[in-house]
Amino acid sequence: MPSIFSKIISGEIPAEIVHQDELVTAFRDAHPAAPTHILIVPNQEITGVDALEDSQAEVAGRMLLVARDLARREGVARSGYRLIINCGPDGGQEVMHLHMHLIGGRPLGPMLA
Ligand code: IU
Repeated sequence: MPSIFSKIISGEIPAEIVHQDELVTAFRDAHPAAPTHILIVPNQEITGVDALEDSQAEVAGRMLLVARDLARREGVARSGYRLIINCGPDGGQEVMHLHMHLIGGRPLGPMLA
């Protein structure tokens, strides 16, 4: 059963895709927490950080580099932004397909909740 994000990546479910390459896809979050809120997701269905294999270092690195490029393109690189990966139930992960949040466009304040 494909994850909801796999269905977005394949185009089965609509989303505003802002980047796609052979390793990762990025699309705007359906419930944005800030003016910029993008999810960066591996095309391959990896459930979360704990499921990442050492052999998947390239996809893990690509997520970060795509986040950097999107932050520049969104115009938030200078003002600053936040990258978040929620890991598992206590980490607040709701969708069990690894994803990095790129959030910016307003001051976010300290983040220890
Ligand atoms: P989390 O880290 O698993 O808690 O984040 C899941 C995010 O996925 C959350 O911000 C949702 O708004 C977002 N999302 C989405 O953009 N589109 C969807 O169809 C679903 C969740 I389901």
